[in-house]
Amino acid sequence: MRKSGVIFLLALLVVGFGCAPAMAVPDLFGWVFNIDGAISEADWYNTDFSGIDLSDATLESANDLGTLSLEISGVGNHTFIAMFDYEIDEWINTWYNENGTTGGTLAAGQSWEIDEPGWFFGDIYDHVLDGALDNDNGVPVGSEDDVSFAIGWNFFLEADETATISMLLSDVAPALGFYLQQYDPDSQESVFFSSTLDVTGPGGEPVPEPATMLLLGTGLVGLCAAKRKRLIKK
Ligand SMILES: [Ca+2]
Ligand SMILES: [Ca+2]
Ligand SMILES: [Ca+2]
Repeated sequence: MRKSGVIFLLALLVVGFGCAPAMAVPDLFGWVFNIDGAISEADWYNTDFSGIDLSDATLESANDLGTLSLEISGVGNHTFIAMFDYEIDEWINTWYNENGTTGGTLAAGQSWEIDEPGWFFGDIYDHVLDGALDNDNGVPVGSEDDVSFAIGWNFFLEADETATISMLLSDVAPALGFYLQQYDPDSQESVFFSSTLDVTGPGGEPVPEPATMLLLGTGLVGLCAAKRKRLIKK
């Protein structure tokens, strides 16, 4: 009884290890940044971000995932777009068996696009160069193909303000905020792309997010409207 139990356990272990799926590894095939109209790009598995001023310029070499961030300053309107073209398990099940989805709620000033990278039918690459994403998914579930994705920010900076944009590329969905998901249904592995925008003032103090400012603005407009109505009634 005891012996057969041990054999059963061993058998389970062997079956368990035998069935363990190979770790899926995403490869970053290409990337493009549009920073106020200046284009930086690389492809063919180039994960060296030379040519662009990223404060953390390397993704983890094991899986091409991690966090990248950069700072933008200067009075006026700014446009920032980052596009990434990952392949999940390309050598096992190709790069064109994948789909995209979105999750969470888009922040004020944020835009996005999921599409075929532009080799065949996708218009994402042209949109990145043009500085305006279409907020549309060209590679949804059921229309699997080569997936790439992009997130953009449009924002205004006052004098002495600095915007810090972070891009998180992970195999785990972010707990908060808007994200894009690239999914390989055969590997059942994903790459998630999310981004944050933080603005700081001259002393480094945080400036309210555009979303907060928008809400404050709406509230003030509402207060003024209510006041005016009351005045008219009198
Ligand atoms: Ca794949
Ligand atoms: Ca598109
Ligand atoms: Ca791809």
